[in-house]
Amino acid sequence: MSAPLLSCSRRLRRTPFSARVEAAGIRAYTVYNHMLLPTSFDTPASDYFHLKTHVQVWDVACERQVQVKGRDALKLVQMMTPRSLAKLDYGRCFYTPFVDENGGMINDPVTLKVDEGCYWISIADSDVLLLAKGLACGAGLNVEVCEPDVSPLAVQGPKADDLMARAFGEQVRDIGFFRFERLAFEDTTFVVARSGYSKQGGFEIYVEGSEYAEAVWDALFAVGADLKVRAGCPNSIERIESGLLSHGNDMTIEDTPFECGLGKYVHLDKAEGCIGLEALRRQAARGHAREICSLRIDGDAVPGCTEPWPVEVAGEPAGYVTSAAWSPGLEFNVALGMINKPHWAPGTAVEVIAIDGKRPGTVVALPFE
Ligand code: THG
Repeated sequence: MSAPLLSCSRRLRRTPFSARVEAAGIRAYTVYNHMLLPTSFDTPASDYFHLKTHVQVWDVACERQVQVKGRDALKLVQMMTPRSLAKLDYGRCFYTPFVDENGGMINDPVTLKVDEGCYWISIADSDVLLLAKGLACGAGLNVEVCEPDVSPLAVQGPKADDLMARAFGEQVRDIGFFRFERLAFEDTTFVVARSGYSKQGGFEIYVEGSEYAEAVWDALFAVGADLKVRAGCPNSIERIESGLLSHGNDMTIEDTPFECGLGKYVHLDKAEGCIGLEALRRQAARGHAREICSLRIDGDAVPGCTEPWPVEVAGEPAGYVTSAAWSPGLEFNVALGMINKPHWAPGTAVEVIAIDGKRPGTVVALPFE
């Protein structure tokens, strides 16, 4: 069966790197924040082993920035997240669950303080721009909310430090995890952070000004041939193995940060002003009855998980799988799923009703081995 084509239009935005991505032999895209996101350049096994061995350059421009600027900027950002932003100083990146008034997960962006009174919210796939504008209007805040011309380019893999040191200078090696520096490129500077949607290590360059995008891409490839640099993309196998969550897949507005294993980012006493705080306090007092877990699924390679797969224990509902992939490194299927409390302990044997049939599985504690 050949895959259906994706019809592009202005509504489905290209990125400033799309021409380079296409020249590099892109095989498949998905849509994220109304924008193209590459998902495959070679076979799943080749993309996966290359990422874990060498270094890849990823067009993650679809991680759009929502810029909140002005006297009430901090107040507006704190309205959306239960993580206290009191310690979010210039140069830091915070992983921040965003919640609605029920404590439901709106998004799970990385938030950066890029200037006094100016924040970039590096969003997952939901329309945070509209939420921020609505809250700002409704509360009469003194802020400007926009989507600036900023497109992240990720450099991920064990050789990311070497590649970035050649392209941006040795000082990249001193950037701490989830910290950023502004580094020079041609006649400008970019925010360069040690972050990214893999556990292989690496950086994200927030390319400010689309006109620089191809030059940055080319600069990385110009110095990296012996490091075997190639175009890549967020790797679903690696991210499931690593337990990195995907909003819209593993969690939705129906789920709370506690259910998503993000309770450590909920500061019930230090996030005053967050619109979900009261609901989250009630949930914390009650306790949560299900939580995202990692799972191993037995048998041969599973198909993609495009709808929740029921999980059962002794024929009774125990939750559902939200993401699954065959790991060519581990040689079994890895998965994430929302599992009910009686069954969430690592080691619990379950049955997964995958789209192609029932398979035995096990709840596991990371890391997979
Ligand atoms: N980088 C940037 N923007 C993003 C993503 C990114 N926006 C969309 C999406 N990814 C947001 N979701 C995540 C999910 C996980 C992480 C980052 C963004 C992540 N988590 C680490 C972890 O869970 O171990 C570290 C969290 C921490 O210690 O604070 O990296 O990837 N710019």
